[in-house]
Amino acid sequence: MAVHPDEPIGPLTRPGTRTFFGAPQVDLETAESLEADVGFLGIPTDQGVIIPFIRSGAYAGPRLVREARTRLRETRPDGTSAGWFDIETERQYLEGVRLADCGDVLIASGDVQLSWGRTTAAARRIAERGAMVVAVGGDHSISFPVGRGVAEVFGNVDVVHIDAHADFADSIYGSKFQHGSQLRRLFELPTTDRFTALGLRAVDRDQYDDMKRLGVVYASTATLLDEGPAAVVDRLVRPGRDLYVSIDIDVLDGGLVPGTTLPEPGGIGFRQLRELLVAIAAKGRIAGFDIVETSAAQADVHTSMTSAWLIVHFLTAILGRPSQGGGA
Ligand SMILES: [Mn+2]
Repeated sequence: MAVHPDEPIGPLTRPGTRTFFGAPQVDLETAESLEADVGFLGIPTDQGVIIPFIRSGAYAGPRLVREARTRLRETRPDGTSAGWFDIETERQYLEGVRLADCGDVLIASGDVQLSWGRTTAAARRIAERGAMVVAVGGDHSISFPVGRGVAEVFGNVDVVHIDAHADFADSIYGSKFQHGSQLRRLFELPTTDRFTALGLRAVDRDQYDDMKRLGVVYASTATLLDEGPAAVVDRLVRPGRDLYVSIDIDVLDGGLVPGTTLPEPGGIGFRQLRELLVAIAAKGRIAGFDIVETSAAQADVHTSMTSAWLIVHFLTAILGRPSQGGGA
């Protein structure tokens, strides 16, 4: 049906470049201050993936998550988020929260020290300006430089690692900065206190032995399913601490995230991961978190939507701010 020429037809266009959840863009280089509660940082790299054994493509993660559509997507004229309506609780969440898209780290392919230096500096800058760092990978190797930058501002933090894999190798084929050794590097930082890994199910024996020897606290996928996510968090994560949380989406059942780098069968469901994140958010102050391994290796909309929704649900658990019931 044709639109009547005199009828208002609403806005004609939208900006062409999408940001995370419609957040205003901030240039970390030039902005004097960061008036935000949350600073999103894209880290478009898969330089931590062993080639030729593992499929690459996680460089596209930030773009895929920006393009994913969730209910959290609008910014109000004053620059704050319009929030999202959750019919299950009949509440509007995250309304009025100040989100900022700080852009993507400039990755220097082939120069991992420079790339990680930039990543740490960007994360540190967001944290020291008072916003919570939300880093979107990229492969999982980003957790080391991001966690390092956050800890440089917060001081000692407890690290909670959610993943099907331990990523606790001292080195992989001689390299210390892979997406399977980054948690070992994070563990070694003097700023890292208690280190807890949740959801493990695909772990080599040598990494298991090292975790036991070095005092890593962990729960397997089976333990999460048997005890329940909230009970496991209650038992293993210390209360009242500053927490850095690293979320590899492959902790979910492989069928739920076919687009991740290494989908593993037998994982937890989306609701169980939500329950886990809610329990973690209630335990202490979240200094920052990353979500990684959203990949273009096998293009699908579902995986990136899953990553984007996990960010929304974790932010909701951390910042909450339910406003009045009823749809706004
Ligand atoms: Mn993993």
